[in-house]
Amino acid sequence: MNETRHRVLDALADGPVSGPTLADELGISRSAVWKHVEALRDAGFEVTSGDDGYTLSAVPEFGGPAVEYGLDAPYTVEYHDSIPSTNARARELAAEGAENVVVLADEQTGGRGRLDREWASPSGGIWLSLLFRPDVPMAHAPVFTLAAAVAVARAAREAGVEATIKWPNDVLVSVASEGTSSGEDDDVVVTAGDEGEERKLVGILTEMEGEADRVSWVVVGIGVNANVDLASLPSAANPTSLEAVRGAPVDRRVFVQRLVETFDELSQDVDSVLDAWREYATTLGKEVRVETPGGVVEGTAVDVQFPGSLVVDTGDGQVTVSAGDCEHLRPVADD
Ligand code: BT5
Repeated sequence: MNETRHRVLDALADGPVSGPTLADELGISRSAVWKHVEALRDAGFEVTSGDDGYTLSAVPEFGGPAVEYGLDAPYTVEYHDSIPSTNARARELAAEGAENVVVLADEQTGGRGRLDREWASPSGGIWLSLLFRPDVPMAHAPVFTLAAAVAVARAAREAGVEATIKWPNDVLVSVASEGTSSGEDDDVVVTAGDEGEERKLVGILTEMEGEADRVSWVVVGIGVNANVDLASLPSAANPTSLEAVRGAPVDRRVFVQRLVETFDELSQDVDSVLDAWREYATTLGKEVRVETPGGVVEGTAVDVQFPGSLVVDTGDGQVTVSAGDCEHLRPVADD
C-alpha cells in the first residue's frame, strides 16, 4: 500500500473526517481523496460516509492491504487468492532484486516441502514466504528457519494453541485423541504437556542464494494449516489445524502480522533465537532418530547449537547434526 493511501486509512480509522479536511491535511485534491477511499473499498475496507465525513468501520478478514494495515515490520505484502507456490514467487521477486516482501496466499496449487515433497495448501490456510537479504554468511542461514519456527509458535500461542517446535522445521500440537465429554468421535483434547500424539500444524522451507561469505537473499516459506478442511490434507502426515484445535477459525490477518513482526525482531537479533527456540522445543530431551545425508543418528536430543544444529547424545558421545529428517521415538518404558 502506498504511503498516501496508508495515511488516508489512518485518518479514516480516527474518523469521521470530511473529504475537504482530509485533502487539506494530506496536501492532495478532493478527487484524489475520493479515489483513495474507493480503492480502499475495492480492497475490502468498509468505509461509511455520513454527515461528518468518512469513517473506517471494518477491515477485511485477509489479503495484502488488510495485513499491511497495522503491520509493525518493514515488509510489503504481495497477496494472491491462488498461486502455485509462494516460495517460487518469492524466488522470482528475489531475481528481480526485491527485498522485504511477504508473498501471501489463501491457496497454493503447487506447494512444496523439503526435497520437493508435496505440501497440501487448500484455501483457508496461511501460505507465505518472507524474502529478505540479511548481511550474514551462508553458513548462518539455518538460524532463520529456527526464527521462523519461534515466530509461528508464538503467534499460535497468542491464538490459544500450545504449539511446540520439532527440530528443525516443524511446528506441532500435542493432542490426545480420546473423545471429549460432548461425545463427538472426532474431537481432540489439547494437552498442555508433551504427552499425547504430535500432529503437524506448520511446515517451514528455507531457500537461499549467495556466495560462501555472504547471503544474497533468503526465502523462508511457512505453511500454516489455519482454517483449512483437515480432510483435504494427507492423513498419513497426521496433520492438524489451528481451527480444529481452537474449535473456531483463527483471525489470519492478526496471525500473519504477529508472525512477521516476531520474525523481523528475531532476524535482527539472531543471538536471541536459540534461547527462544529452546523455550518452545519439544525435541530436546527426547529420544530421536535423525536421517542425515551422512547416515542415521539415534540418541537423546540434548541441545541446539548456532546456527541451528541438533546435538544428539548417542550414548557413545555427542554428535552434532546440521540437517536431516528427525523422528521422535516413543520413550522406552522404565521397568
Ligand atoms: C515442510 O516440508 O514441512 C515444509 C513445508 C513448507 C510449505 C510452505 S507453504 C508456503 C511456502 N510455499 C511453498 O511452496 N512451500 C512453503 P517437509 O518437512 O518435507 O514435509 C512435507 C511432508 O508433510 C509431506 O511429505 C506430507 O507428508 C506432509 N504434508 C503435506 N502437506 C501437509 C500439510 N498441509 N500439513 C501437514 N503435513 C503436510
